[in-house]
Amino acid sequence: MRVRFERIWAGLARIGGGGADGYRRFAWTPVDLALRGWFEEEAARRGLTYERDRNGNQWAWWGTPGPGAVVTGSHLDSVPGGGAFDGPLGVVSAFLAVDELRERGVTPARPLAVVNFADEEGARFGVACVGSRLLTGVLSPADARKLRDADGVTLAEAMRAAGADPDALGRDEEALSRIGAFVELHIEQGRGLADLDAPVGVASAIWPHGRWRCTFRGEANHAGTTRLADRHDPMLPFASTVLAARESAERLGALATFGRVRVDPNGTNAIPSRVDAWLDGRAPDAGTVRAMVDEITEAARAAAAGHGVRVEVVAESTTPVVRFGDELRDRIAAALGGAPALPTGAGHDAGILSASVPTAMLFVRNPTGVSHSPAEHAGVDDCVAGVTALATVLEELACR
Ligand code: HGY
Ligand code: MN
Ligand code: MN
Ligand code: MN
Repeated sequence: MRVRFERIWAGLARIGGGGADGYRRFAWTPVDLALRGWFEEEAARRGLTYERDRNGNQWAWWGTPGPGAVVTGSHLDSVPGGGAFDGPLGVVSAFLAVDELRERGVTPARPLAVVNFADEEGARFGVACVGSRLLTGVLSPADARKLRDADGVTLAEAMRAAGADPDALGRDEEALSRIGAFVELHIEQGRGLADLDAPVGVASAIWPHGRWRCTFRGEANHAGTTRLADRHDPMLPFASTVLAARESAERLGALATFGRVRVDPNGTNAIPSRVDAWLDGRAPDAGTVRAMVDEITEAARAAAAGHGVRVEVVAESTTPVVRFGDELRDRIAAALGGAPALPTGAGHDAGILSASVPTAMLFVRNPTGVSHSPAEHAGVDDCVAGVTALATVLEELACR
């Protein structure tokens, strides 16, 4: 299995691009289409029946698609400068788990599918888990179609250019009715397993989290001729808000990040007219997230008022706490001989699916815990342990 893992991994890495600055595997771009082609080839190589659903998610079926299916997979897209493992490890492990089951001489008693969910990171259009949110109906087709990327291209235009039909988007009852259980394998984005010295674990929960767009509107003017007292510079309240967010997060035991900022007109010698900044807020419970975002909003308003700047804070997407069902999680942990269960602050398609179907997650040890970075890495032995564990879980769920 080690040789097989290294071979498929090297093949995927060649397609995914990437380099010292990490990957830019954005939805419906040429690299995404190449990865989608890879998925189809891996399905064909195994004699699996390939489908692309109305929301652009890819499925590879072992057995006739039907109710009670055991589904496993993840996503192939990345954040800007992302690592190789976040997403692809789950899809590669799913294909290899099919190989492993066949080598064990196992024939599933119910349909089994490998899935690649479209646009999990939301790197291009700003909303995470678009494919799984559309599948389950928590994102409306109309809202999805009008999402725009940094160049003003809508999701509808990008899908159409890629040969997909954006007018077909929507909750997919048939696809959902087929899923008896969904298991997502993912590199751990943290050091929980490393600290426990365990190669594989199961997810107990996903922290509630969300994205808020903070828009500061000031007054464009000349950097060299406008007195400080006459300025309405939106960059100043933005800067105060970043510091206030960190202070609030530290005090409340939460997490707050401004990782994406857009400055208009973005000229060195022009006082900005507008700053858009996106807050990523997370905490162990929804009340803390709410309290922190309220504090940050209040700080933004006070800072903006002090500079004659207007501010607006808009929630773009929020995800409630996900607690993976005890029954399925315990059954999986038992099948794995007592793998440790641990929570995560990272969002996943499994978190979105968990509102509609029985869902579980397996984590593979990440020695440094680093993710959403080119430095993200998991050791081959641990990746192979993940494949073996996933195969055992699939055997438990699909063959008992
Ligand atoms: O943002 C997240 O937590 C996930 O990696 N999409
Ligand atoms: Mn991610
Ligand atoms: Mn991921
Ligand atoms: Mn000039």
